[in-house]
Amino acid sequence: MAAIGAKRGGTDLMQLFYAPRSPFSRKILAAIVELGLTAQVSLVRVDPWTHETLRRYNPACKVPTLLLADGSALFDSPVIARYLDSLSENTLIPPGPQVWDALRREALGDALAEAVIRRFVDQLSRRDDRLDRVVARQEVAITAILDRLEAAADWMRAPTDLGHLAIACALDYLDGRSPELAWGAQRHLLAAWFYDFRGNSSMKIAADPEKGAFRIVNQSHPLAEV
Ligand SMILES: N[C@@H](CCC(=O)N[C@@H](CS)C(=O)NCC(=O)O)C(=O)O
Repeated sequence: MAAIGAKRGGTDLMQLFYAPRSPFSRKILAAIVELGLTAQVSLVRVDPWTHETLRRYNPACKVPTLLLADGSALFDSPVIARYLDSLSENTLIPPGPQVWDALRREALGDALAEAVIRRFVDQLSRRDDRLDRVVARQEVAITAILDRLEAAADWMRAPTDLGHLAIACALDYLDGRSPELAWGAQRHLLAAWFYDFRGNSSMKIAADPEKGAFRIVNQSHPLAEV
């Protein structure tokens, strides 16, 4: 495995296990495009809930998981993002003290996605099994994160970093999974930023990655090209 943090022009083919709707997968797909690494990563589309082969590489059996050319795997998405960033001449992690702003943004975006997923999954439970306080707690987190992003709007003007990708992918997921929350109605700055940002080519490719930019691997033989 290449030393993390060592910038180099990697040429080894990697495989990304991803799911199309997963906000964490989308963050990584958008990062790959922003970092100019699409030729070095091929895609394996999986359903993490049923694709047990994935567990061989990631015991938690979650997407995204990045399989490296030496057969080792990286997860979770923040780890994958840092590894990919170390391979590129571009960067999504600003140097100096601003790194903490970018990583805080990434953590906020990931926490938002996590809360939307947990709320959705718990709502699927049978009424008797459902823990309403779990759903309510996710809603409090979703509201607090959105309000924080709306109130401290300076970040919207910063150059694109991992945090912007995480936030945009989480908002996209929120839009699709929980339209009833109408998050944009009271948060005009955030909504305007998001509807503009999602027009970026990295976001568009991440939303439909099999359309051309990436090489696709047959999911029943994911190791065939390693
Ligand atoms: N913290 C992880 C979260 C990954 C995650 O939760 N992925 C979901 C899809 S969005 C998944 O694979 N779920 C399957 C499961 O929970 O078993 C990351 O950032 O990669």
